[in-house]
This record gives sequence, C-alpha cells and structure tokens, in this order.
Amino acid sequence: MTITITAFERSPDGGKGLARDTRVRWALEEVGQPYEVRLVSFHAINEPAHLALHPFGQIPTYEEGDLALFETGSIVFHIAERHAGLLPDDADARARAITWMFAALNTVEPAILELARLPLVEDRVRDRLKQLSARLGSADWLDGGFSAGDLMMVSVLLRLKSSGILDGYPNLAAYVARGEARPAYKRAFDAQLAVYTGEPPTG
Ligand SMILES: N[C@@H](CCC(=O)N[C@@H](CS)C(=O)NCC(=O)O)C(=O)O
Repeated sequence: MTITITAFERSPDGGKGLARDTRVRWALEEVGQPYEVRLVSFHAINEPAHLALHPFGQIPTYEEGDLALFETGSIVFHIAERHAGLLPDDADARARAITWMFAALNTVEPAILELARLPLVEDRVRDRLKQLSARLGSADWLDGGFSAGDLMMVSVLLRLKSSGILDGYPNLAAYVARGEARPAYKRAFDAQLAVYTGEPPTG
C-alpha cells in the first residue's frame, strides 16, 4: 500500500530539516518503507481537502490506503508498531521507548519552541520601548510632574533591568533610575527585601 505524507512546498526553514515532515520521513527511512510526498502551500493547508486529513490545518499528514493520520507522535508510533526497527520486542523496553516519545513531544519540545519564539518577543519589546522613548523625549516624567502613571511604568520597566535591553534607550534608562532614586521607592524596596534578609528596613 502506498504511503503518502504531506510537507510544505516552501518550508519557513528553507530546508534545514526542522519542519515536522522530517521526523516522519526519518522513521520511514529507518524501517525501509518507500513513501510519496505531496507538497502543499500555506494556503492549501487551510483548504477543505487538507482539513479533512488534518483538522488543525498543519503538516505532516500520513495516508496509507483508507487510513489517514495526523500528529507526528501518532504517525511515528504507527510506523514503529507496524514495522520492525523502532520499538524493542521486550514489553518493558517498548513501554520505555514510548515514554521517551511522549517526553520528546510533551516535555521537551514545548520548551524548545518557546526559545524559537524569543526573537519575536524581543522585537515586540523593542518596538514598545522605541515608542515609549520617543514619547518621553527629554522629559523627566511622562506627563509633567511625577504621577502614578510613572510609578507603574517604572515598575514595569524595572523588569528589563537585568536584560540590558534598556541600555539601548538612554532616556528610558535614566527615567527608571529617577524612579529608583525616589525615597518612597527606596523605602518600598527595602521593606520587601527585609522579608528575605531578616534585616529591618533602614529607611
Ligand atoms: N503537534 C503537531 C505539530 C504540527 C505542526 O506544527 N506543523 C507545522 C509545520 S512543522 C505546521 O503545519 N505549521 C503551520 C500552522 O500551524 O499553521 C505534530 O507534531 O504533528
């Protein structure tokens, strides 16, 4: 029975093997099963014909006669069950191999995917800082005298201090420093720190 999988005709990784059809191809190669590939566009994955195979409009899919599968975990598991070479015969060892499949998909892959999203998140933060920096200009505070607006904005920006991102926006770095220099901020900071040091606040 012919096995047909789907893959992107233009993968965003430009052929680095990161698209998930690669793991299905790999499993099929390991067990020596020939297969065909139907290349699909980003548009086609949301068309009814593809959605009938994959309800979430993704690749890869796997077709073998009347059987249609999606999700690489289930596809690789199916291949491994039907052909020798990917799952041990011993029942316990088999269960452990399956455990590692779940670990890869449920525990390790989500964390790695977050890392891949990091550059996008950083771009978004820099956009916001650029806008805020333009708005603050050479003023001390956002709208005349110090207000609750500055209290909140400085509190939020403080989270970026250790990242070094603020260094690219000198007026924002100075704005945060002005906030931190306020006696009331120092008192608040010392009071929360005292919870950990056991020392009474100095202010
Ligand atoms: N959990 C799915 C994830 C499939 C997936 O995210 N596929 C990507 C390509 S590697 C895709 O089709 N992305 C397009 C989209 O989600 O719109 C699996 O393991 O098969």
